[in-house]
Amino acid sequence: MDNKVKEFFNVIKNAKSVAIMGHKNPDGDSLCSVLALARLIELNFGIKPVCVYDGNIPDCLDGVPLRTRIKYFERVDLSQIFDVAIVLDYGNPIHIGGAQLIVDNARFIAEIDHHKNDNNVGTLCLNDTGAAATAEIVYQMMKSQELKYDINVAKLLAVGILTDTGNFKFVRRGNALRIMADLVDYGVNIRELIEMMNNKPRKTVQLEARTAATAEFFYHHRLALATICKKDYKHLDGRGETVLNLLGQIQGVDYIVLLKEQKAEQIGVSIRSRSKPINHIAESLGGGGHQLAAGAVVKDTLENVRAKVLELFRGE
Ligand SMILES: [Mn+2]
Repeated sequence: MDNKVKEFFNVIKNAKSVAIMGHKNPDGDSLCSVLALARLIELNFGIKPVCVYDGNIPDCLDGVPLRTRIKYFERVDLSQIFDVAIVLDYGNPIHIGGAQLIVDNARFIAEIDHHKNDNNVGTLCLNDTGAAATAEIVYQMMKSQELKYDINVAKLLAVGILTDTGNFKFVRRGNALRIMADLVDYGVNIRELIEMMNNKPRKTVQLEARTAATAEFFYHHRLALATICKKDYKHLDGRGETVLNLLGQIQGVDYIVLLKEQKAEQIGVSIRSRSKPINHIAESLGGGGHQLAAGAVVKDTLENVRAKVLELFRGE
């Protein structure tokens, strides 16, 4: 890995233009890894990378440092040819979205990711499926090359790690905690970052509460199922994590499902479980994910998808 990291920064050193992007509808890891890497490149190599995203950035990330540095892909000249395009945290090429043209046109493509992926777009891949977050890999790259960094980089990496570990609930190795210990010693305040992410517009929080209140309960109240219609969907923050968390606090509930009517016949399905794996259910719907947190996007009506999901949970 160290040699690849050296090679990566050599490519950057010789580049005149760099574009960086994460996955569509960025989460905290995707957005903050992009911004942290851009800042590192700026601080150490004197180039200001162009940061691009597609979809929506959730309100809970409005306060992250350097947030204004990332541009919606339609506001970037997509026909320009970059010396280097760096794709982070994307998992699968279909998640790159509107910034794809930049990748296609770039003279060199690198990728940094912690997802399992058999379909890499990068010529140079700095991937580590053991990392809890892409931010963890960016941290390791920065440390191994003794790059200069600042408090913004430290905060961004911390938000990436907090996001993907669910504030450390999902850590399986100590690495993420050791990195956070170092970031805290550097001046990161975890409470401040979590407060920042729990600071959303009133209408957003009220919609989350209303959506949770729509929940119906099935199979001896072990399955909680909430829905959000098309009209409200565009105001939903992120993927509805707050709604899922709220329903997961109900005694006796083992499984939580949120059905999101993204378009007339396109339903996003988010599934969470307290302990028994549910990723096979997401896979049956054409999606996937982790054992306790998975999802799918199904091209069908809300009614049909609801019936399908209930059927799949029948035997659980
Ligand atoms: Mn990630």
